[in-house]
Amino acid sequence: MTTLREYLDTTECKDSLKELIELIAMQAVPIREAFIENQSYAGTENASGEEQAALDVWSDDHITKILLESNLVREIASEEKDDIVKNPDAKENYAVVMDPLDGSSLIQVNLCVGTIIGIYDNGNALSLGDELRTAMYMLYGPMTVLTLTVGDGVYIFALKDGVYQMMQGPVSMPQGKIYGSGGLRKDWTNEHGDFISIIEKDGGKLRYSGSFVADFHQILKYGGIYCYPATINNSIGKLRLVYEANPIGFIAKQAGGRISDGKTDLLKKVPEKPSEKTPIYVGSKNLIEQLENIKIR
Ligand code: AFP
Repeated sequence: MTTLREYLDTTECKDSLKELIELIAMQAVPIREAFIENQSYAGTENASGEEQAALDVWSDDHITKILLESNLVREIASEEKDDIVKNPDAKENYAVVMDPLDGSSLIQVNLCVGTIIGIYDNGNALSLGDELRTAMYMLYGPMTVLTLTVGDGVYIFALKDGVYQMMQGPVSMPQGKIYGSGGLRKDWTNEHGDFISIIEKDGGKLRYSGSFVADFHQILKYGGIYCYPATINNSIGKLRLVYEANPIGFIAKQAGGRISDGKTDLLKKVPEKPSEKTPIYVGSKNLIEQLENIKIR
C-alpha cells in the first residue's frame, strides 16, 4: 500500500507543500475526536449569517492555529470568518482557503461531514479556482478519507492506524446518473426545473444528504451531478465560491468532471470577496454541458 507521504514523494510538490498537505490531513484526528464533546450550537453566526455549530468554530480555530504555528501560510480565508487572516512573516507563500466543517448541521444526526481545503502558492486567497496548487477534503464517514489533487490527477486515501494509505487513484469520474439538488422545488427556476426533468427522465437517481462534501464524494466515484442552484428568490445560491466551489471544482476537473454556475466555468470566476456565494453545478462533464446548453423558456 502506498502511503500519503510515499505518494507525495512521487510528485513535483515542494517539500514545504508536502509538509502543509500532511499537516492539514492529520487534523482529521483531533477534529473527529472533538465530535463527541462539541455537539451544541455556539450561539454565533458566520460571515454568511448562518448559525454556527460549536464544532464549526472549534474546527476553524483549531486549523487556523495549526496553520499559523507552521508559519508556512501567508493568508487563511475561512467560511467561518469575516476577514482573511494574514501572516506577512510566513516563511512560504501559501494561501489556504477552507470550509473547516462542511455539512455541520448533520453532526447531531451522525451523518457524513468533511473539511474542504484549497491551497494557492501565490499568497493570495482570493485567486481563481483554476490557479489552485492543491485541493483536498477529509471526509468523516465510516472511514476517514482524504481526497487529494496536487494538479496531477485525484487520489483517495484512508486513515488507518494514524497513516493515510492510498485506496484509489488516479480517479476518473464516470458519466453516472446520481443527482441531488438544493433549494425547494417550488422555488426552482424554469431552466433548473427543465434540467432536473431531463435527468429524471433519463433514469436519474436522487441522492442528497445536505453535506456538500459527502454528496460530491459519491458523485466523484459513481458519476452524476450535485446542484445548489439560483432560485426565483435568490439569484446567488447558497454555497461559497472560495471555500466550497473552487476546491471541489478543481478536484472535479482533475477527475475529468466540471463545475459551473449554470452558464459558465466557475474556476474562471474572479472572487470579489471571501464570502461570495454562487449557484453550483458540479459533476460529470456530459451533464454540465447539457445544462449549459438549456435555452431559457
Ligand atoms: P455548512 O454546514 O458548512 O454551512 O454547509 C452546508 C451547505 O452549505 C452544504 O454543505 C450543503 O450541501 C448545503 O448547505 C445544504 O443546504 P440545504 O440544507 O439548504 O439543502
